[in-house]
Amino acid sequence: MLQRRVLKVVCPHDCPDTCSMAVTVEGGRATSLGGDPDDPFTQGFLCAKVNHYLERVYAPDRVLHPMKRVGKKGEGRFERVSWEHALSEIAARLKDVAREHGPQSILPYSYAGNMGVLSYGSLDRRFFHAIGASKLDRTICASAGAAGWKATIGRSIGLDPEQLGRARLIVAWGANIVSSNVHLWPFVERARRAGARLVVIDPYRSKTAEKADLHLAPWPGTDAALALGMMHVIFRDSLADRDYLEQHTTGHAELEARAREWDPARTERETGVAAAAIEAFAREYATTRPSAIRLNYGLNRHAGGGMAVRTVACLPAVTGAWRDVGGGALLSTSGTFPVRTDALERPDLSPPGTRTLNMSLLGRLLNDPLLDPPVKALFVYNSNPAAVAPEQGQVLQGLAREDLFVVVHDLFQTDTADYADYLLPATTTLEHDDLHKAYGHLYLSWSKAAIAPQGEAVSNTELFRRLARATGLDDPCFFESDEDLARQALDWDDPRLAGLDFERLQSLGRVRLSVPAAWAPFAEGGFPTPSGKCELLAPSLAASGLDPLAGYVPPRESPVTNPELAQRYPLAFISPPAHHFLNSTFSAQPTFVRRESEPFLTIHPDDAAARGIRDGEPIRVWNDRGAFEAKARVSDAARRGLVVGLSIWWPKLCPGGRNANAVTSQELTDMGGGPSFYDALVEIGPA
Ligand SMILES: Nc1nc2c(c(=O)[nH]1)N[C@H]1C(S)=C(S)[C@@H](COP(=O)(O)OP(=O)(O)OC[C@H]3O[C@@H](n4cnc5c(=O)[nH]c(N)nc54)[C@H](O)[C@@H]3O)O[C@H]1N2
Ligand SMILES: Nc1nc2c(c(=O)[nH]1)N[C@H]1C(S)=C(S)[C@@H](COP(=O)(O)OP(=O)(O)OC[C@H]3O[C@@H](n4cnc5c(=O)[nH]c(N)nc54)[C@H](O)[C@@H]3O)O[C@H]1N2
Ligand code: SF4
Ligand SMILES: [Mo]
Repeated sequence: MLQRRVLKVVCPHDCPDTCSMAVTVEGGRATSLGGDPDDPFTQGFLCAKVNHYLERVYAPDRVLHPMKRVGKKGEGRFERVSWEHALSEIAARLKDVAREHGPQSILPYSYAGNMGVLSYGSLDRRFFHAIGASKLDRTICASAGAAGWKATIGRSIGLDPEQLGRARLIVAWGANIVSSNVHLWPFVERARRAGARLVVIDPYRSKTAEKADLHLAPWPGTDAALALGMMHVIFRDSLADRDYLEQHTTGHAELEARAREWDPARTERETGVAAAAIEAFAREYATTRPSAIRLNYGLNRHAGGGMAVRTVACLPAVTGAWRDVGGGALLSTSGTFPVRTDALERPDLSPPGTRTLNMSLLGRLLNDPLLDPPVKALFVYNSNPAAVAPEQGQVLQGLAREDLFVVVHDLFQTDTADYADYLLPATTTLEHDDLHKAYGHLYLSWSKAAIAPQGEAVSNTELFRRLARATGLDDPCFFESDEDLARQALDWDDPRLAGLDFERLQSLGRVRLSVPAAWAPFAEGGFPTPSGKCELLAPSLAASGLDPLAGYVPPRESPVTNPELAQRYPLAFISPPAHHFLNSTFSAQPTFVRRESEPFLTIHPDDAAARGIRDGEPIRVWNDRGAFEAKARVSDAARRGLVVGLSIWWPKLCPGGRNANAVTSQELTDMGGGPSFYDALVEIGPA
């Protein structure tokens, strides 16, 4: 009989839930996988995507061996080579490039395809630092919101999601919980069973908005105006928590003065939300306790995305919602984990003065004739920029450059991989060890390999050990084991790890950070900001030329702010996550392609009628940056003037070979240097 074992592993995907999974292994093969029933956050179930994870592990189209390009760039034709051959060629090419153009002409490009602490950033960073490569500013997702939150609250810490069941008002703000944070949903339901109301603030009627008690649909990018309008009502009607404001905030008088300018009529004009609805919601928010705001990153992908998160993050201080367990706000819990990033990444190995390039500008960087030195080698792992980066036309044009040496490490032959000179095989979470923190809960875990690597696949850390050896690096820091790295990754003396060391974490697998069971992090202030208060007024922002007072930065592309552009491109376009995709991961897995059916664009019946577009018809979406094709879905789930293309499809699986990012922009956000994916005007017509 085959030996049968059930092991616990961790889902590595870029998702707030960081699930604990139970995998059954028989004779070295994983035969079933599900949510860990013993884990209080995972609660025994997985999402619609990772339920089918074994299809991914054993997919017939998985990349299992090192491959070398034989066709033209972009054709995606490869032949199998040995690891030895691939490594020595890559090492030689990187050396040539460094000799000819300087080491900064090498650019690593990675994001969160694997969120494991070691897989996300450890030996890879050490390697690129040591060879003097350009550094990468990893802005593509959350940097605007993170900066806005940090300016106000001080650190990525918020209400404990496990306490959400106690809330009596839950506001999902730019957060599609049902699709993107599904393990929070049972806590929402628990609260609702006890009488809580769910309010969703989203320009689109998402799956979560469909289930809400109230759905407010502001014009994209106007959330800060909505928050100021709420504050106007709250201050005007004496519903603010004066005591909390006095004791635990900076600048409340200034913020009150600013909110005075945002009466409901003006707020309605800016946001498109009816004045009466703003009045009623503001009063409900200020008078219901505990009240919890769950922000996600939907509102941070706009010109004013940093300020949007910052101003919304001021609300719980205005009403004193932080006082209650289950009250306050949550963007990310990641700052609760005491990670020693510098120990892992060793920035000290990078030569002083090394430049940093912003990943959200990849298209421009690859095509900029003035960039000195130019990017001559691009090393991609944990990311699929050909699908996910803005202004796809430029990105693909850059990747197609004959003089650009491209290496891609991935599990599948993505659009980016089609441009690779070398494509290297990566492992799944079942095949390597890693340490996991989370950004949507407070559990720390150690995930141990459950099966052997498939084919010749290697983990990210093993890849960079091999590459360091092939390059002739000899310091032991490039060859440390995953366990050694995990030991260095955390500050074990931090009180949140009380009683824990690596060996104990290994044996327990998963532990909750040592914070009180009923945790209200800022009930008595103590914000991790320079002043120790919630900084409604943050002098630190003035130093970087930003308004130090919470306020409103309008969208860049909207009929109000850019009427000239709106004449040509009257429709606002957003491309939020599809239910069965995770960014571009899973977007080629047959089960999920079937479930999402085809690239489609949701358009309001009035906007469709005005263009003679019927439901189900192929259409073209375009602006000055590019165009893509989709099928029209005529529905009032998109408010008038807005079109929605759930994402992220693989471009090569789309008609015309382009996805939503053909029309998105490389202009950056007000804070954090983030991309403004959802700040885009387009026009549409029959294909
Ligand atoms: N199924 C699934 N889960 C995912 C992902 C995925 O692709 N698929 N992606 C993962 C990643 S990388 C991240 S960063 C997280 C979070 O990913 P997010 O991109 O934050 O995704 P959502 O939580 O879906 O929230 C986005 C919601 O914000 C709305 N929105 C867009 N513009 C605005 C605006 O201006 N204002 C407001 N109020 N709302 C707006 C969108 O319509 C959408 O419903 O989720 C992760 N989870
Ligand atoms: N239009 C539009 N564009 C967007 C967004 C949007 O909402 N709309 N969302 C943005 C957001 S929030 C994000 S976070 C980015 C995401 O952008 P990316 O981080 O690039 O995410 P994915 O597209 O999922 O690509 C991750 C890749 O890593 C691979 N991978 C997984 N595990 C491993 C591993 O262990 N090792 C290696 N080497 N590779 C691995 C996967 O197979 C996959 O191809 O996209 C952004 N782009
Ligand atoms: S993608 Fe998110 S919800 Fe799905 S299994 Fe992974 S962590 Fe859990
Ligand atoms: Mo993201």
